[in-house]
Amino acid sequence: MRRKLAAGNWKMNGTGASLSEAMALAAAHPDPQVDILLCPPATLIDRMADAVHGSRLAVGGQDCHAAASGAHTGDISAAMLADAGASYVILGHSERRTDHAETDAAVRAKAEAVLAEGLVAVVCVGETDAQRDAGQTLAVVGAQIKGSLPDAGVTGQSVVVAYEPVWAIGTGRVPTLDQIAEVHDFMRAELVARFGDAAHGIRLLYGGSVKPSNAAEIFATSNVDGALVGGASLTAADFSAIIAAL
Ligand code: G2H
Repeated sequence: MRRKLAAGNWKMNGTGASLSEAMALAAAHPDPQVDILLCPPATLIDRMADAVHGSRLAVGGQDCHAAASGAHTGDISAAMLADAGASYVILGHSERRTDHAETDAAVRAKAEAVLAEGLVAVVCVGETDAQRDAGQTLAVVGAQIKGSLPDAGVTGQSVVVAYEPVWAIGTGRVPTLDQIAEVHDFMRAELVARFGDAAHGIRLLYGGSVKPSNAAEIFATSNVDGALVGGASLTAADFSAIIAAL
């Protein structure tokens, strides 16, 4: 059985004052039946890890560099994230693919670095509005999975895949449950074809405008093992309600 995962992506939101939300979340879930992850901005990772130390809340990064160290001003390595207290790293989020022109090959190199460091890679994929309208959704998602995941080291413990249709991110628009199921079933089949039985253990998250009011029906959808949540992960109250629906 795959253990469900509720992952919060704070994006470029949060300062020290926001740590109270993480602490409240940890206190509200002392013995959760699901895995809970918060990915704050890099400036908060070590402080959040300290703040929730001893709880069941995991902390993660939102990106990393593929190199272990070196002359890369402004970048952070997977080893640095681990040193700060992270155990997961989101990679290839569509905002990074767009804002920083990240290619599948770049995401794959980062994922290799994350796996080498013993962290869990949360690799994001998803089609744009135009690609869906053109009937290219499965082709796009399949190509992203093929290009963004390493060949070696991919297991249910090391990798999570998040399906986030670009047109649903932060917009309030959510795909139908049939649309989510179609993509998640397809992703599972692609992963099993490539990685064999180990792929049955890979958690597949849905992301894009998940909120307390739609979480339960999304979580009941085929091959949905949790969610990657943006805006609704910023407060302990909203994220707790989503966790309760898992
Ligand atoms: C999609 C999601 C979190 P939101 O980007 O990764 O954000 O829930 O705000 O749409």
